[in-house]
Amino acid sequence: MKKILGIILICTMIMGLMVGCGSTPTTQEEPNAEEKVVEEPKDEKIVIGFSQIGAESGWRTAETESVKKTCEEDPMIELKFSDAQQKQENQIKALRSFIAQEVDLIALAPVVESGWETVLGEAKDAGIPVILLDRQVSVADESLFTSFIGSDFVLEGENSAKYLIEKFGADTKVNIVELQGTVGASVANDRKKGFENIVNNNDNYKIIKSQSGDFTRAKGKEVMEAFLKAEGKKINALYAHNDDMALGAIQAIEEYGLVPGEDIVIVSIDGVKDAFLSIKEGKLNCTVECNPCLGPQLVKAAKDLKDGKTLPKWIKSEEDVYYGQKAIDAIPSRSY
Ligand code: GYE
Repeated sequence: MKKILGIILICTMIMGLMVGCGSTPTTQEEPNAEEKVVEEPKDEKIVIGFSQIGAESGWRTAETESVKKTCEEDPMIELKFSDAQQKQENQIKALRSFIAQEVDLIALAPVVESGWETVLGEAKDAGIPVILLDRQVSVADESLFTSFIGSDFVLEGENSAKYLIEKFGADTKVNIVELQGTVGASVANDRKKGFENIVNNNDNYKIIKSQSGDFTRAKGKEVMEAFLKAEGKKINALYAHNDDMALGAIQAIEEYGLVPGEDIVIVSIDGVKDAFLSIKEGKLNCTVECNPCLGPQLVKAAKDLKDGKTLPKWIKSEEDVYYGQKAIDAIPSRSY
């Protein structure tokens, strides 16, 4: 009996020693709770924060519609939209909100070209790429934005001037009044520069008055009234940086008692539907197209960035110049 008890005791002691050395428990440690492997869902949406200037013109509302429609129709995209009511401070607030929400991409239509370094620096520090839509920013460090999707505004200004020279002839003396776009906006600066590139090479062509109409019909009418009061029948031509200001000016010309499109030849930029209809009525002479339908290009750029592709610094819109029968024939196919 004693022998059996001794053997049991020795076995017990040996087992105790085994357990005491290793830290390994006698039974397999319960596996940790299921390691939660967070996998990026393959179909995660791309979140775009879009800071839009406002709704100052038919062109602007067409651009907004293009971006919203393209994003709504794409299951891969989620759009956060902000309307700045024409104020830069509202755009800066919107960008800071997008950064706080950690969007994947910021789209910015900058109302003016200066004053963006700080907030674009904040977006860069947050690792959020910025794509500029339809207007540019003037920054020393161009790495603050990834790409600009928009038109060649200098070319649009040059084409406007070339139309007038084609219409009047290089040897005719032509007094021009100019309705500029929003003060400080890159598009206004470039359209002015392009126009002057051409007319400043011909002494017969003189810009006798130039003032901002802020891209709106109401302001365009108001400034044209002042031009007519000051210069009256001396005015041979109007160059408007967008169709909305030209359409406002046409009202002022009619109320003054002159015939728009005949007494004063009018060229403007954008190519909105109302401009084509005004050409058909013979009141506007020419519209230089500036494509606002940038939604598809923005969404493609967002997907390319997600796929790790490098974007060109400038994604240019292709555009045309419309007047006479060509403009009338194009009306049924116009999308904005
Ligand atoms: O010409 C005008 C709008 O930035 C290109 O802004 C855009 C301009 C466009 O208000 O109608």
